[in-house]
Amino acid sequence: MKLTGVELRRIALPLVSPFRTSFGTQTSRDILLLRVCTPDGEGWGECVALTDPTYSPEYVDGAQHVIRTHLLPRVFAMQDVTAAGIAPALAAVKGHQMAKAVIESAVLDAELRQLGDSFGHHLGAVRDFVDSGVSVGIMGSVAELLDDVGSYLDQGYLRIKLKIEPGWDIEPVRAVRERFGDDLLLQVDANTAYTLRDATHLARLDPFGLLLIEQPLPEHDVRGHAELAKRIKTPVCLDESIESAQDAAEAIALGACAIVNIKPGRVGGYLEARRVHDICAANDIPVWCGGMLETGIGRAANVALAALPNFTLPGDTSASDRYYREDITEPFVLEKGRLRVPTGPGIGVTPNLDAIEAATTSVETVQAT
Ligand code: OSB
Ligand code: MG
Repeated sequence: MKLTGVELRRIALPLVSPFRTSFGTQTSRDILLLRVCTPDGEGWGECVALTDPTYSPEYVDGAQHVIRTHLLPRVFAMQDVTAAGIAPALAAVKGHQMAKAVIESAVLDAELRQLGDSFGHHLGAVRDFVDSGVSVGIMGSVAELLDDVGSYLDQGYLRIKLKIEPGWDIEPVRAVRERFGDDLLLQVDANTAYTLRDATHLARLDPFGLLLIEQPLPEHDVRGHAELAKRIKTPVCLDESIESAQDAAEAIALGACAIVNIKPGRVGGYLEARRVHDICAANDIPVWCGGMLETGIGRAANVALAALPNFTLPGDTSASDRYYREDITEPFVLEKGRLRVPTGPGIGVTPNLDAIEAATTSVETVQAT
């Protein structure tokens, strides 16, 4: 393919309710959308970088800067632009996985739309529907938490993930377990809020039969996770620590994780995400699809990825209305606790240009030189 230009569009979308994690509270999303234009059509991608560099070092203004200044010139210099060629062409730039991922995703969308092929088929999906879990933020009180969890279960969500931090861990987990019973699929996510010195405290979660504890320790403390895994019964799952398939291989070899949360943005794109999936599968490590509060554009591709065979646990692939009053594509809706995998060309959903225009805060166009 030949790229004629790329549009970097920022949209602001309020969340239906504040989402509090151990690293901060999100009340709205400031999202960078990328539209790549070719003589034969376009492709869309959603950058998952948040406003502040508090989940990972990337942040949306920084992502837009590195895309404009360092990444797109390398893409425009490619003889033939293909999704598979993007990562090699950008390899000289260190890090910036979320910025690289959105370029590869938009190019893959354009490429597959031209071929009439879907993300799911291209990536190797084996399911028509994926099980949906929901990530529940830290609340002001256990009573509020029980209300929220109850309403998500009424909607049909098949798994609950509770965000935890020191001071909001054992009691909320105990309360949810007691109220909703032992059959509820329940897990927790600490977003790096603990240290290995908290091992004895975290072992107090053992009696609650959690599916997993996600990223209890800082992202670079892979050995700490291996040590923690020996001291607690809850299986350890990594999110922030895994930025590539190689990271996954090393964490698994060290015994630092029994399960991996795969977020395509965090690992540099859907093609690397598939490699993480494959390495985990080869090591009998189950995976599930994480989320970054995506709109329908990012969600469509995530749902396609989550249909691969080793995604055996429900993901943070929730319905559109868990995040936004109005999505910018046709909304994803729960069907018996599951989301349908799009089958149309590319990401398989249509960006709603009126809704996007209404949410737009800035537009920058970068032309091929
Ligand atoms: O750690 O998984 C996380 C949201 C933003 C940043 C990090 C995380 C999350 C979530 C929500 O847990 C996932 C979602 O529903 O999109
Ligand atoms: Mg997480």
